[in-house]
Amino acid sequence: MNAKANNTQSPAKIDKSDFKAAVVKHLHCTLGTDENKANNHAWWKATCAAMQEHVLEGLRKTQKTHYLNDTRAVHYFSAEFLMGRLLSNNLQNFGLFEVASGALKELGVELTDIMEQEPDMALGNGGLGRLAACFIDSLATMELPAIGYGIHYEHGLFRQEIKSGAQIERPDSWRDYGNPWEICRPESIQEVSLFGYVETKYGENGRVLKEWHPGSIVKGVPWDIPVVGYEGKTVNVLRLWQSEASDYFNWDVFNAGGYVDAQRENVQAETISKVLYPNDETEAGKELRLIQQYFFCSCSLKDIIRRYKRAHGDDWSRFADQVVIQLNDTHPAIAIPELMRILVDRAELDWDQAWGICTQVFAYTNHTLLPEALEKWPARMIEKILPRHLEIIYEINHRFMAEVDKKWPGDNAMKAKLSIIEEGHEKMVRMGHLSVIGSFAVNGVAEMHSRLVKSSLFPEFDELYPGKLTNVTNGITPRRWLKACNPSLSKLIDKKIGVDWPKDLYKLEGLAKFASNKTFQKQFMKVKLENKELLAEEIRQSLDLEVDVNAIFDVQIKRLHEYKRQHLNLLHIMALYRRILENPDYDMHPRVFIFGAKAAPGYKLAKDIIYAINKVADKINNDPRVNNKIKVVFLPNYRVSLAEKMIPASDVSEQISTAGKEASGTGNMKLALNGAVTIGTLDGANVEIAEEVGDDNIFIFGLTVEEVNELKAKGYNPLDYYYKDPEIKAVLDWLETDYFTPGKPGALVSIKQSLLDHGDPYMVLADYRSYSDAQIAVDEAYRDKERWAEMAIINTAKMGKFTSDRSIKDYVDRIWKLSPCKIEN
Ligand code: 7GP
Repeated sequence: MNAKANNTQSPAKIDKSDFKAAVVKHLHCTLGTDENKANNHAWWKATCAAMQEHVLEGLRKTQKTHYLNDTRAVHYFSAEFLMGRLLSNNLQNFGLFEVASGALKELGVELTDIMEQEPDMALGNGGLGRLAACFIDSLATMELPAIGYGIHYEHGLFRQEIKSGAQIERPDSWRDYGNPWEICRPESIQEVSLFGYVETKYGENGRVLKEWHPGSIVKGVPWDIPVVGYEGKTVNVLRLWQSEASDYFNWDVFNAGGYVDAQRENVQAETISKVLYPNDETEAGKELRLIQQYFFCSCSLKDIIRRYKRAHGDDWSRFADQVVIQLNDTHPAIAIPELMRILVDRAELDWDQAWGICTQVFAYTNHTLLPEALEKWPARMIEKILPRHLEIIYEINHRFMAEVDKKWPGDNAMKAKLSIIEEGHEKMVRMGHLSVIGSFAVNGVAEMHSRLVKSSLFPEFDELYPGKLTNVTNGITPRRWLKACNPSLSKLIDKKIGVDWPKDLYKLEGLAKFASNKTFQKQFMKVKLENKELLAEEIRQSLDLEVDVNAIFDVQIKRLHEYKRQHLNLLHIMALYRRILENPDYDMHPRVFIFGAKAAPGYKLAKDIIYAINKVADKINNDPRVNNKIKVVFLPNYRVSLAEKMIPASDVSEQISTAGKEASGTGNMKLALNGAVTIGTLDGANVEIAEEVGDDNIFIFGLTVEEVNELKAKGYNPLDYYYKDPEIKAVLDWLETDYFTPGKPGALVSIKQSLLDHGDPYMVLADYRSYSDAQIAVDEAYRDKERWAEMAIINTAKMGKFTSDRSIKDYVDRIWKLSPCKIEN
């Protein structure tokens, strides 16, 4: 065995033989197998273990340096981190991908094959969770002291199967055979209290003291996932909490006098971190979810305070200098009253002093305007689970109401509107209001969204706290979303403009001058074609379906939601089919419409839309009259690792939400970065993408936010469009027949009903014709090969703004006020 494989030399010095020796060592010593017996899974684990040596060494150095320098750090609180796979990412970031690939080849193993063994870490639903993952990648890359805090779900987002066209949910078991990256830290276990009651006592000089006697105590066990920055200098950590029953089941309430009811309220400790709630953009209002939120916030705050006290003892005066906490939506908003509780009840600070600290520590990001996604908890539920926190929330609100009265004297309507408590037949706690009041900064996630947060969601808060509401446009990490997922394009770019772009994405601008260069166009489109061939193979494997790689690959990948309007795409596909049936010579470039989407298990219409896409696909794909002009592909179980295969192969990116509904979108950025041209509405970050690439390199259609509002105000009637536009009528009526669902007439009718009987809440019909026209323009543009290549190149070249490094820089400059901390090798 190569002696060097045992030590922790700098990854930059690792060569093929070192890596080979390390992998073999781990096959033998960690996995107890050998080169002849090992299957791909064992090779994968051994390779991860070989990498993890360097990862952990980087982590150790980083933590030591941060400790010695007593650095200010950001703590990213998020109920979701959608990490995907880590092997290729860690190899890339350490610059060891080629080394590992070569080493494994000599051992007779393909790195890309063994990478397929890694289960996705799918601890998130969609955009919000993936954003958190991109952000921690950027934080490490930019050498910023940061910790991600979240929940160690035993089951991540469900695995989607499609049976006879319908979505079936299966449990996701990402750790069934062990996860090679995570490290359990029993030395940092925390305890979390739940239920019980509050006792009021009187201390010295009449000070009111509150003592919470919990009904139940659970343990939070931290699991650390190292987060390797690009070029492997800083290795930060993602700390995820797993719940367990407490050793000494402290039945404080029970002991205090036999409050038998409290025992019944006890949740099984282990269920808290059992499963990720699979709802994107809706709030279930479930008790267990509130407990999940409190559980991870409480563990994380105690962890932060433990670390702070190690350096500063009981001196709280510097807490806000050292600690900033970013709340990823309102899911962790309960951290605000929790910190107040710790400061007031435990540390015995004055209320004002405690509140002063809180409001310098927390900042809040809003990710949606959809009313159903704005969290509200029944006050009674909070009272039952967190009795002391409800008291604190009332006190925060009481003082806030006084502020409102100062600004708008005697205006009770204003008070009712801004109150944290929504009065009604059931009192509700508005977590958004709590977050705005308890934070020093509030941001939306794209220019337009932030404007709407100010003008329609929180206008009075904007008046009350001028400057608190701001914007930070989202971004994506180019390490995963170009360098790792699209190696051929990355190499082409390296050759053209050098290798610095993954760390400085504005460098891509250097490609723009080659956009009309015929040779470069050919090279760029050759890469695209190769990527399409790879995806075609994936489609063959997954669905036993042949697609033509010379067709336009038109891709819509995102959660299934009415506002994202997958059904608009579907209606248009049906219309094209109809046009071909009516006129076999209908002139269009062949197109493959590719979907990937999971629906929340309880979202009936979303599931119906998935079913309809699959049924329409069955029919069209098997109809010889279509003559391969259209294929429809629904790839099951859309997830990060599948996105990594679909995005590099896309020609057209569908970003077709109703204007004003998509806060930002980030898939739009990933697709454009990989040279897909967007067909989209003026919504979310599409607006900023259009600004960057220019109107000639994007297909914008549909109503603007203002037009949507005007139409709504004047009274939108979808029937007008149904009767006026024969194609719309024909397609909707088609849904009612059994044409796509032989023997089952009406199986697709819910879509028609939602559009005609239920008022078409997302104005699909209002935008239909303009969408169809934009699609004709896409078709024409694609036929001009050179023009299309130029557009695709410009899209890649102009994506500099959308690196998550830029987002993080904006957070650092405007909100976090952090400095990088160099880690010496
Ligand atoms: C999403 C937004 O829908 C998307 O537009 C945005 O790009 C993304 O967050 C990241 O900011 N929201 C969610 O994923 C979500 O669950 C509910 O929002 C709070």
